[in-house]
Amino acid sequence: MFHLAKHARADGPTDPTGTSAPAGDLDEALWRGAAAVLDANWTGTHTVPSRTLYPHQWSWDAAFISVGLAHIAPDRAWRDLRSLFEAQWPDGRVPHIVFDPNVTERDYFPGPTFWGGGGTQPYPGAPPTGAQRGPVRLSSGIVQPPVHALGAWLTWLRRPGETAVAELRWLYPRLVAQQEYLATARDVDGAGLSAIVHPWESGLDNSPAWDQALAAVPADLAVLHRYARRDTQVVSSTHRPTDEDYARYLTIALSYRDRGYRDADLAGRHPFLVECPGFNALRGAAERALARIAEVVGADPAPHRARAATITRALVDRLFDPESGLFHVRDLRTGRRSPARCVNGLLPLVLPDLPQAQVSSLVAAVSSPRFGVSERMPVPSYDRLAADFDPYRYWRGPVWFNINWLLWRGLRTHGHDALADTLRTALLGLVRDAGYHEYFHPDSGAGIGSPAFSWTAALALDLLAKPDDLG
Ligand code: 9WN
Repeated sequence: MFHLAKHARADGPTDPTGTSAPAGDLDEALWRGAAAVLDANWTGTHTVPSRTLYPHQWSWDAAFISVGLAHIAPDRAWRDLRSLFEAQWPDGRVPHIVFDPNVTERDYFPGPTFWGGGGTQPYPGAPPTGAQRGPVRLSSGIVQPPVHALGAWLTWLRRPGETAVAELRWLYPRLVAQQEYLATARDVDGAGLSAIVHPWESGLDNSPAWDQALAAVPADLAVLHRYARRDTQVVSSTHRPTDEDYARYLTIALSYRDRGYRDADLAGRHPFLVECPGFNALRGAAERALARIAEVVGADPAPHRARAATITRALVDRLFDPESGLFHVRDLRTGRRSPARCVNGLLPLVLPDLPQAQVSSLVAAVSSPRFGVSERMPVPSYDRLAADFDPYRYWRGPVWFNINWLLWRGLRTHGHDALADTLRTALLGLVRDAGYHEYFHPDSGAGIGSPAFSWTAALALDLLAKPDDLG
């Protein structure tokens, strides 16, 4: 997982037709600052998460970025989503990284050589690079949470019109194929939830949610001699996964890659297979967004609503723990739910049809000492009372903007407006004091990771705009 790119191609000025900043000097400054981050991270065809750390296009980043661009440059929001979906695989999967051919292999690890196994094909069965369709960009072979239908729907909602309808028409079958892949190839237990085959697929890469399942994967440090880490050359190793965990990440990725990224018989052979409540809640939210998109493009919304309802039911049946009052990940290799209380266990709050009992339980957790929101501090990525809560290490304590933006929407969806407002105040306070960082220290609020991080800026724009219609 890493980088070093220093190339900058900051073209693509903010669209002058973008909605203006909300009233108030401070908000005006925040708004302009956020727009400037997105301008600087625009390459001409897509937005990078960060110029310094993540020089390619990332999947769920693109979705969050579109939510912000919808307010200031909807044309770029559509272009970004197109750029990602142009790299969709024939089986429907949308890769978690789409590599920029102008960035060198040195600039990020694991790069195209790792994911391609040294070959030049973007994926098994793909047309050769440079064939009639134009250059096919190389990609990784794993996925990330499907937030894209929501991003597309919100982009349309903020700026409806003919262009937006045309873009939705182009995207709709691709978004359906993405969901279809997750609902079939990845429904390993046949119980209505998708399994992830790598912690990186969750987007919460180093969360304690994976510890129990990872413990069964051998930590073969020799793999780190074959593949050198880059992350710890750039960021303090105290912020990053341990070498043991990193070796496991590579082992799991190699296992999937070396079997051609096939999903058949995963249960029999793959070392990591987990159902994540965050990933599946976002899949449910995607079906709801697709139902709305279907109405615009003249397709049938009913199957999307039905699938969304099935996902919510399966989440409650399989991943909710009445004792902790949270959703937990389930290891499909052992059938066990992890005891770790992680922020992905709160994300089903985004589902409007979540039963009242679970809504109350999650709202209580959002206000509890474990995750407690205050006007100063949003929700951390992990239980503050856990012995291994770590305020610096990736996804093991720090505050992340995208997760909190989702929770803000979830609280509003269920009518908890006062708590949602407190969370919004805390989020905007963080970026006002620390800038648009990748993540934040859960006590001091100091910015950690990359500065000028795209999804933080994009989602701050949405918070500042505070749209009445959540979509
Ligand atoms: C690996 C880009 C991505 C995010 C992930 C975040 C981090 C990558 C890394 O950065 O992961 O995919 O190199 O650490 O964990 O959620 O999409 O912003």
